[in-house]
Amino acid sequence: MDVIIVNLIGVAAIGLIAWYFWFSKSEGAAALESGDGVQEALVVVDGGYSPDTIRVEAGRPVRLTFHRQESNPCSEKVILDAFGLSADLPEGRPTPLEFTPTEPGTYEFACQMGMIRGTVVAT
Ligand SMILES: [Cu+2]
Repeated sequence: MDVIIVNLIGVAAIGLIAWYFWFSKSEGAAALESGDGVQEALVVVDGGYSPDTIRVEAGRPVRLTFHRQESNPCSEKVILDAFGLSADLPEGRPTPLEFTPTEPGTYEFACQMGMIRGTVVAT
């Protein structure tokens, strides 16, 4: 009987871990609350955007701070078309981009040639 319970716990733990990794991978990273009511996320730029999917709440301001850690000219600019925003990303200098997704939706950001991409998912 004890063996069965231990096995069930083991199976449950494996299921939970698998679920966690699947969930975190497909859903991306949630933005964090800053003191001033802005939803913040730090995005590392190095061969891509990390995290490349950021979850936010629609209707509230968002601040994505891009931290570019490479000199590859591919990523020297980031463009957020849906909000008409773009920013130069000097290497090593964190650069914030602020916007408010008033409607739930999926908003892409990308380098100027669209080679590297990320997504803001507002719900
Ligand atoms: Cu590029």
